[in-house]
Amino acid sequence: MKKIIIATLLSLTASAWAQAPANVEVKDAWVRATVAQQKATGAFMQLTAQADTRVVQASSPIAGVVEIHEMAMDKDVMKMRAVPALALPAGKTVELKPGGYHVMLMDLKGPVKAGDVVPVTLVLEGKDGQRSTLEVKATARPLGSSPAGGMTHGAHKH
Ligand SMILES: [Cu+2]
Repeated sequence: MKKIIIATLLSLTASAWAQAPANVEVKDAWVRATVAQQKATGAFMQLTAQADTRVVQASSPIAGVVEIHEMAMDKDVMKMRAVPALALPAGKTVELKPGGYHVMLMDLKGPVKAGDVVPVTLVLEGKDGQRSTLEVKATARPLGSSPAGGMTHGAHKH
């Protein structure tokens, strides 16, 4: 019974937001600091959408090319690939983290130092096809600060 009530509330919330720009909460946004000559890095964060939303594009002034990537085990090899969109189901927190989804910043215009604040713009698309942008400020953390450890982005060639 409780579940039905929650579902009803969620659908009410969803319809209330249908005409408004997508409302997405961002938590704990960070980018991995780079070492000299490193041309790519990843941005990570937690995203919670009020209504079904998709991240369809991303950009950042520090990078020439920005893509949404997915990382997954393929046989015994960790591989990453660009995905056309990242789904944010209503009310569910989607975590972008090392070893999973991430915003890939490529063709970097300069090094990213720990403590730098990196602006990342996400283009969101609601169920109705309406697009809006979300400005994210991601703080650079030193290389190797990942709680998961081990996975380093710089090792991946694009
Ligand atoms: Cu990547």
